[in-house]
Amino acid sequence: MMLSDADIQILQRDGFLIMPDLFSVEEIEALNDRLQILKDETCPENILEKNSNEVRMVMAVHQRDKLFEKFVHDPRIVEPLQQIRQEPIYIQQTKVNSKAPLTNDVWQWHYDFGNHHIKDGVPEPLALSFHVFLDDIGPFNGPIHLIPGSHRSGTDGYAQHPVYYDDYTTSYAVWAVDDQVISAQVKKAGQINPDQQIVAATGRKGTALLFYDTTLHCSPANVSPWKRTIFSLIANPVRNAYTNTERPDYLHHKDLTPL
Ligand SMILES: O=C(O)CCC(=O)C(=O)O
Repeated sequence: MMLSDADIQILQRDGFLIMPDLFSVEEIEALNDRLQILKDETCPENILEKNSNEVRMVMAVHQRDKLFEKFVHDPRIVEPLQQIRQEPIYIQQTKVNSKAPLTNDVWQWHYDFGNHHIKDGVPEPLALSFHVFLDDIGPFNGPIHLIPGSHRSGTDGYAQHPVYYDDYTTSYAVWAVDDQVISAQVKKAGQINPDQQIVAATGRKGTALLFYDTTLHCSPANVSPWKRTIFSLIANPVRNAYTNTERPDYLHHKDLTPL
């Protein structure tokens, strides 16, 4: 499945693209069945919430389950990534991020390259993040928020926002971006489109969300009685691979075989 010219324009302008209903409900339910089995395992690849025993992140799903392995090779995922990067890309990370009903865990405002660069020594912000909603996601169950245009600095070039280390808000430490930067980026987005200062990525299960390594995003608590589950694949050009191997393989896969 190739992206249209209009899709590419939106991605380049906003730093993200939402693709409604890319996968069918049946396909997603089959993944959810497998996910439940993975979630029940006790292993380092399952990361718990800070204040509960709920699994917050199920890492390395394509290595742990055959259906997820097939899923990451689906042309609806691989072809758009390949169309954008036009060079060999490897699977840097797969995971499923979960928010149980009525839980407080959040993702702080951040951009992925801040983490890929500092934690894994990835040289350039060329990785792409491809998310697929495994639940219906609305305004109340902790949707991912994004700031349009925050991936760019000036008129061209990728943004490199200053970061600070947050290892206290949640169980998963991230290099986060401070409030002043967020305020400035939201203001900038509002000057371009007052109706799109922050966008909550919502949609039915099967909807996909693609974004750049420098796009600012976060997600708030799930204040609803509904769960919120999102699959995520990060794909990075092989020539731009990690230079630091300290993190375990389930956080940054070391296999550079092209996707
Ligand atoms: O799942 C979420 O709410 C956000 C995930 C995220 O920000 C990330 O994986 O970088």
